[in-house]
Amino acid sequence: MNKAFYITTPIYYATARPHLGHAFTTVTADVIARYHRQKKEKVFLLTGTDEHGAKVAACAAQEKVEPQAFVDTMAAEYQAIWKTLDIKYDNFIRTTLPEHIAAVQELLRRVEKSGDIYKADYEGLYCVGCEKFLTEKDLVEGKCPDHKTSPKPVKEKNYFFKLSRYTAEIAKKIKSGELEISPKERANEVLGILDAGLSDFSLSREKLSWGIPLELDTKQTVYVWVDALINYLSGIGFPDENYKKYWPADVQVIGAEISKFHAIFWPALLLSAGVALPKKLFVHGLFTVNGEKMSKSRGNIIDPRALIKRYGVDATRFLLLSQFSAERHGNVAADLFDKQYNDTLANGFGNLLARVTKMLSQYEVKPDASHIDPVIAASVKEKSDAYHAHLEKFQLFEALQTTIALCQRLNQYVEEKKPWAIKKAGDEKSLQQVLSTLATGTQTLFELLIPFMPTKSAEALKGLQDGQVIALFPRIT
Ligand code: ME8
Repeated sequence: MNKAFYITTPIYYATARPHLGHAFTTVTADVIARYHRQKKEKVFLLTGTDEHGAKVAACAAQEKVEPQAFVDTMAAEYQAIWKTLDIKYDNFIRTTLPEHIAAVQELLRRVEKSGDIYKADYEGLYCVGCEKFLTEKDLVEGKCPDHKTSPKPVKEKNYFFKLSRYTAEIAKKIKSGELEISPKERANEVLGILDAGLSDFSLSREKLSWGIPLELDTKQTVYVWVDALINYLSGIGFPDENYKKYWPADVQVIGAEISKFHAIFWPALLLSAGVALPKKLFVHGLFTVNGEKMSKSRGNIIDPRALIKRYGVDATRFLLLSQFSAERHGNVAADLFDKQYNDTLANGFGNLLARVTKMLSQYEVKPDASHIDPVIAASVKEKSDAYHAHLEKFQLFEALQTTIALCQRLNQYVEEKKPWAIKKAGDEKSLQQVLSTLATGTQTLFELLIPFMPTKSAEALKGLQDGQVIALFPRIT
């Protein structure tokens, strides 16, 4: 079977409208998917919404609407913003869809068949914000450090999953690279958690009705994280055997705060159910905005729509990915977006394109790729090789840096060669070489930018081909 390159994003909680963090992950996955499509691979990109659980139920209650009506509105919000941001997903999975519910029940049937489910009393502290049980040592002054709320004491009968049966095997697979977690620091964090030891986790809830009924005992619902993780299979048609056209996933893109669920719980469930493990997890860092964690209470949530309105779709995609390496946590300097837009897009990429197309048309030169400056040709090749090496490793920020360096090199070449002076001196042969070099280099630059800024790159390439002068990124004042 000819397997497609299968890439996933987390499914986002249908509790509020999408923010910049969600946009960051989804644009990242879209760029990787586009890059692989360009290489003529069959690609499948899955995203969606996580629609069950206590958090969703509480948000719906607060809005005084039925949970289903509430999540319908939220899912539509996500779909609309992804359309605007030019995200080309192949399926949008919602955990309230009947096919997802059937897939969850089938996977759990297989887990049960393996003898990995048992019933026990549970008493613990549940954080609705995290949708997980916390231990006393997780708390700071009695509160969840992420949500600053006191977790609720919960005492109920639950069905447990024998996680402990699989932790050694998972650690072995992570160490051998069979389950690759990148970057390495994130793999080490996961190995640290495994080393410290983990207890079995509860895969059902007794007192929460907004969820998928557990077949074993329909008074219980499936724990929302177990429900959610199975989206990566239900979204490609599991349990129909055709899911193997896509599975195992080539890469699952997630934020660092959910790595324990993806790198430990998820592989354990799959091992228990006899389903292959994903090949790779790419765990990106989380960002703060102007130095602060984004949160409703701080009122600093950035709505991607505001950026799209100000900068346009492609520039927003660019600004999101060009803040800092996804391999670490960092700060989004939202107050510097205007400057970055003007410096890199308007004065960098846009200005280079305008200069080159203007000179080509004014001096009536037809670029000839066989007569280009070997020094610049070598520099273009070196930068484009580096770009590809980065993209293969999902290093999007680093790949963009190589395009910025290429643009700077080409702009510098214009200053060095001064084509207007060559024209004045009547040296047509040199003029032909310099402009051919610039046209070819600029063409390569915008080809490299296609997965990041599909529309603007296509406009630029068309302008170069037709000899049209284009103002690609008007300056913002
Ligand atoms: O965790 N920086 O959903 P969620 C970068 N439903 N990325 C960020 C971010 C930030 N500050 N904030 C959020 C859930 N993200 C579960 C997932 S998957 C089976 C279930 C991104 O709505 C990042 O990808 O809280 C993070 O992992 C995800 O949004 C969490 O989205």
